[in-house]
Amino acid sequence: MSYPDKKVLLDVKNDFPVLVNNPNLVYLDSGATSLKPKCVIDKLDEYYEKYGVNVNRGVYKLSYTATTEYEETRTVCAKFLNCKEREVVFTKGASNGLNLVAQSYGMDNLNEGDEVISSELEHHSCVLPWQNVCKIKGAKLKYVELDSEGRITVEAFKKVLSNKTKVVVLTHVSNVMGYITPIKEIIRLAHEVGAVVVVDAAQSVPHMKVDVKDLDCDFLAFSAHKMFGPTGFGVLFGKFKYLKAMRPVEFGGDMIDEVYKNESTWKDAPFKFETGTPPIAEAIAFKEAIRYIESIGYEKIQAHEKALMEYTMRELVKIDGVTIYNKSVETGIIAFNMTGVHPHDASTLFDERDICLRAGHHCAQLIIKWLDTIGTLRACFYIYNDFEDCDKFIEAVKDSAEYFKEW
Ligand code: 7TS
Repeated sequence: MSYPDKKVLLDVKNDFPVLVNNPNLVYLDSGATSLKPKCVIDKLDEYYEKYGVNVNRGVYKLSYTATTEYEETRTVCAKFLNCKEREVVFTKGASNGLNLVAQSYGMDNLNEGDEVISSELEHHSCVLPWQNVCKIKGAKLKYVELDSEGRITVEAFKKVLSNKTKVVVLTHVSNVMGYITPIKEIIRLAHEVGAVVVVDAAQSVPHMKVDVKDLDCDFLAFSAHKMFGPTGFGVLFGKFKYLKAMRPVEFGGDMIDEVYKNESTWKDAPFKFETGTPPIAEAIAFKEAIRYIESIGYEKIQAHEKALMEYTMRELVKIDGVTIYNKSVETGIIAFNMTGVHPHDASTLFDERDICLRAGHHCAQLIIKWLDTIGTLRACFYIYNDFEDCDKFIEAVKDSAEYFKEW
């Protein structure tokens, strides 16, 4: 097979020990979690081997080193997102950040009759926290009507937006379909009626430049582990005026100012939201993931993913017995099924060839129901995939289609 435009491709497989240790592996499940480059793993080791003590507590030199390394990540994140350091809340991941906003901002600002807008394209961690708050507060959860291909459009958003809208909570990039939400225009319109906008950026930050000032979003959450960083760590951006006014939702060590018998006072944001011993090594190593992305640049990352996606899609549409749900190439995700075959059955055939894909509802049952199916197969391309991976994947799809024809 001839490879188009090979020049645009990055050659980074050797940066990833999992790929070095498993040379036949075709890893197409980066939407679930990305593999980690050596520089991130080395930084985790550095923490444990050179200064592995707690942060924000000790008054000895090692504690100072750990705290400096830990807070440096906040500085790197702030620059990366184009916001202030005090607007960067360290979390356990996207789910944790999205829940924090609902539990704190949502519980204190929603009232009976208010409306929250979301969509059927959401990951459960984006919409369920608001389903819960709406129920408790008597607010109404409204859904943007998706277009015929399952996208969120500005036109459809305008139809549900009203003066009753208090919160808009939407995904930036869908983890099932790979669609990019026209979030900047949606934010502008939401602000016209005084609503705040919460962006689920779990699938966007790994693949595209996200500038929170340019977007003008009020909150934005993502996980480190989907963008080469460690598991158990993430970031919630919040405009300081909101973070300052919000109540903490978890209480304990480190987040307090003064504690009395019947009441207590808190540190300023973002620290009042960060209680207990944090995932220190993970926080420290996350800045290396950001530096790794910046050393490559989003332009090259996107060109690489686009080349692989276009190449794969061109072949995939020719195969009989394959249903593709997202025909356009917007990000590195292909949502498909072997027609008439349960995705879990199909994925075991891929696994026999060391091809890792995700099968099922992808924690996004509303879009799976909207697609009127029981689940999908999902292939996600990232910077460590190459044209050989595409070929192995295409061959496996072809062979599976043949195999299932006999069923
Ligand atoms: N939002 C989106 C759009 C996601 O894709 C995910 C995880 C989350 C939120 C939650 O992130 P977490 O790090 O807190 O779990 N998505 C997936 C996925 O598509 N396959 O496995 C996890």
